[in-house]
This record gives sequence, structure tokens and C-alpha cells, in this order.
Amino acid sequence: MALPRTSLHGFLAHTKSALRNAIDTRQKITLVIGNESADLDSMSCSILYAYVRSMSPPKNAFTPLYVPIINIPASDIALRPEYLAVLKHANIDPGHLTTLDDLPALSDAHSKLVPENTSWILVDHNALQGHLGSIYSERVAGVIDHHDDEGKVPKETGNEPRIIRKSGSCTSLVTNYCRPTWDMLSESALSSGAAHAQGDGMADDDAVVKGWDADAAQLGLASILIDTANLNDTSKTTEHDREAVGYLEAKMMLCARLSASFDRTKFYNEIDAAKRDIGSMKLQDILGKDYKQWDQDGLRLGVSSVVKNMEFLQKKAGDEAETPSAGEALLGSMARFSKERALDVYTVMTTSKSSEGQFQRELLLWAFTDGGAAAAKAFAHKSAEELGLEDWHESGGVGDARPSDGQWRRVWWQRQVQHSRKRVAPLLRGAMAETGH
Ligand SMILES: [Mn+2]
Repeated sequence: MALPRTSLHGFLAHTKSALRNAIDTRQKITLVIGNESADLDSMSCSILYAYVRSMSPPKNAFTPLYVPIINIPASDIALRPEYLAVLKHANIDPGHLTTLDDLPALSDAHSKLVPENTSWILVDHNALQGHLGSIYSERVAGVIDHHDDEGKVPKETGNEPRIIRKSGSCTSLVTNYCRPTWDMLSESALSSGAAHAQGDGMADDDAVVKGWDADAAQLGLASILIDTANLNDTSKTTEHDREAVGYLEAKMMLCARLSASFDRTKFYNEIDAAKRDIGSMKLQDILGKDYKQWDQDGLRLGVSSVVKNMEFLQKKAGDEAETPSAGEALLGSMARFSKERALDVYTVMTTSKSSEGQFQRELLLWAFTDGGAAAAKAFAHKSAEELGLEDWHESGGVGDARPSDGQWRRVWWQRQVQHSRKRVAPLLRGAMAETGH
């Protein structure tokens, strides 16, 4: 049975307890999960998809309820200040988010959340990675994503979508997919409210539904605006993004409480500032907060995206280690991060603005094993031109120190700044596939 129309707040509280109940009583359940970097995009598109879908599930759905899962432990939410900024606007209590902590421990997963009892919808990625992938990848039933297709989701997905196309934000694709259902839900909620309320009551019901819609619209808007720099980044923004923003903004404007005061640019600036506010975080947390990992042809790759430059990271490392040799402190910290994850290849991609306000990227590539080094060299050779790689020289920095024997490391400016991890990671994985075994 479809869930009655409710607020995001109520929906998330309900799904969290429904998952617990499904695990306790060995019931079937459908999960909607974003990628393990758990950025704003992954968070909002899993929630939006699950929210709209649960109130109007397709006929023959695996289960009528869709539970959105944030692909990190609950404690990692604190490492994402932008979450808190957005959740406040969407009237969501962070404690109501369902995270990896709500799933059974790996050792119990086969018995407590039996794969056959689950159906998984992937949003903002198209291959289930890591431990979850090793247990549940056969149970993936649908996907909406904007990364390169890894060919892991079946071609035929029946009731569920199989949409993989280029867009600035995956939330745009989810919004546009859910739009007809969402409109139908809002209209029927408004008309049924009108049917059994009179006078003032009718106006109140109307405002409540529009307020719920505006909460969800802000959740979606925040991600699309962050992923497209308020629709201004022409290398990322697509028609899907503009269409979704137009739709969500219109939903917001229907809400009397917000329509007068909402300013899209102000909203974007607020979320963007929250996202960059990582000064008080520990270096290991900064490296881990937007991190993705792949196993490819016997090699393991990890890629951290960081919203500050190498200079910031070096200073942070130097302060934490209380040493003037900031570059070495940073390398030590990165080596520890890589060792804990048994990486063959580790990459750190930074984004920042120059003193003249120019958007810039740096790329650090470090191989720890022979296989990793072969792949890293092949990548450097093959992708230097496409990515505009230019040696990075800042004295006393990570570019100076020589790597240990058997290791290989380079630090570059990446002058072709339009290429994010979405492009760099497939290039690295391609090199690993060529040189690995
Ligand atoms: Mn995304």
C-alpha cells in the first residue's frame, strides 16, 4: 500500500523504523542508495526518489516502501557541514537519516538482511562498491546516474528506471523522472484536502502540502546548485539541470511562507560556504569526507576530492604534526590514509580559487606498489594532454620530496579544470585495466 502523503521529516522517521522492523522480522525491503562519497547529490537524490516513489509505488513493486540509505556511518555526517545547512532548510532532523549504521554488520548481513529479501536502486552511481556490493550487487533493480556506465546494472529493469546520462547533478535526473508522479501527488493531496475541509481548513491543508513540497524542493535545489555552481558552470550544467531547477523553484514559489524571501543565489552561497567550512576538521577526516574507492584488475584505487588547495592541506598537516616540514607531514598523512585502505594507487584532487579568483585544480597521484606504479605511469603518459597536467612546484611542498623505492608520485596543476573525478577516475581505472591483471 502506498504511504499517505506526508512531510520529509515524517517520511524519514517512518523509513528508519520500517528498515529496523524489516531486519528484525526478516521482511522484504527496497533500498535506495547513493554513492560512498555521500556528497549532497547522493544524499538528496536517494531521499527524493524514495519519498516520491513510496507515495506512489509502481504496480508489482518489490515492496511499496523505499528506504533511502546514506552510504556512510552516522558519525560521518558531522564531516559534512553542508548537510546540516541543507537539512535545516528542508526541515529534516539529521538523526532521522538512515545510514550504514542502520544495516546489519557485515558478518550478520547474510542472515539478518538476506539478499533475496532486498531490492536496491542505485542513484548517483551505477555499480554497488565495497562490502555492500560483495553481498547485494545481484539485487540491484534500477538506476539513475550521471557517471560513466560501468555495465553492472541489468539492461532490463522492468518497473524501475535504468537512466544513465550526462548531467551536472544526478538530482536533476531524479527530479525530472519523478516529476509526473510528484505533480499527481500534490494535486490529489490538494483536492482531497479540499474535499473534506471547509473554509479555513481548506486553506490550511493547502499550505501544509505546499510547505512539504517546498521542503523537498529545497533539498533538491541545494544539490543541483552546488553541482553546477548555481547553473553558472557551463562545462557541467545541462538542459536537465536547468529544467529541474525551474521545476523545483516553481514548487518553492507556491509556498507562501518562502516565496517572498527566497533568493536562489543567496541560498546557493549559503550552502557553498557551509561546504567549504572545513578549517576545524582533522586532515584524515578531510581526506575521507569525499572519498571513492575502486578495485580494478587486481589493483585498488582511492580518490579523495578536497575543496581546498595543497597549500591548505600542507599547513593543516604541519599544524597537526607540529613540524615546520609541512610537505612531509602531508605526505605522511596521505601515506597513512592509503595504508589503512590497502591502496595501490591514491589520488588527491583539490579545487580552489587563485588570488585572482580563477578556478583551479591540483592533482596528486601516488603509487605504492609495482602494479600501481605501472598504471600511474601509463595514466600520466596517456592523460597528460587531456587533463592539461603541468608540474607543480611550490618550495618545501609535496612536490619536492622523493618517493621511497618502488613507489611513484607526481603532483600537477590540472589546467583542464572542467574535468572532475567523474572523468579522472575512469581514466585511472582504464590505465589499471591495461596494466593490471
Ligand atoms: Mn553526483
